[in-house]
Amino acid sequence: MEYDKNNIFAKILKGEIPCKKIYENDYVLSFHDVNPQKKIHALVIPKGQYTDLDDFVQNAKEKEIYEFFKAISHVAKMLKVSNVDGGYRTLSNIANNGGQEVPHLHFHIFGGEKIGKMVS
Ligand code: DGP
Repeated sequence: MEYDKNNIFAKILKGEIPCKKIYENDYVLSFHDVNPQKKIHALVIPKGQYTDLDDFVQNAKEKEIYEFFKAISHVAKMLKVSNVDGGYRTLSNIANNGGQEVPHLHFHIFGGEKIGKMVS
């Protein structure tokens, strides 16, 4: 799938749409989900233009991949939901069957309460 440069997260990265920022570095941006499904619901996105996890793993530099996954854990610690704070769930929806709505790679972080069933 070709990357859509006008998707909503691309606009957030360009500063055209505001977000409630949690963390940012040269490689990633993290912000609160606009429609939280749990007490804590954050998103982590790479700054590079990747549609989903498969695109990312195939095309990103190792440093981008390393920084992305490190950032997920870092944000969980920042939000006090890490493994020593009760824990959390992370997930990434991929393409149609995965239920992906925004075509820019993102991992969700859910926490702050029991997350429940793995899938519905
Ligand atoms: P997914 O189905 O994995 O593609 O989920 C996309 C998520 O993005 C969904 O939980 C809602 C969130 N979202 C959509 N538009 C915006 C937005 O403009 N701002 C923020 N903060 N989150 C958004």
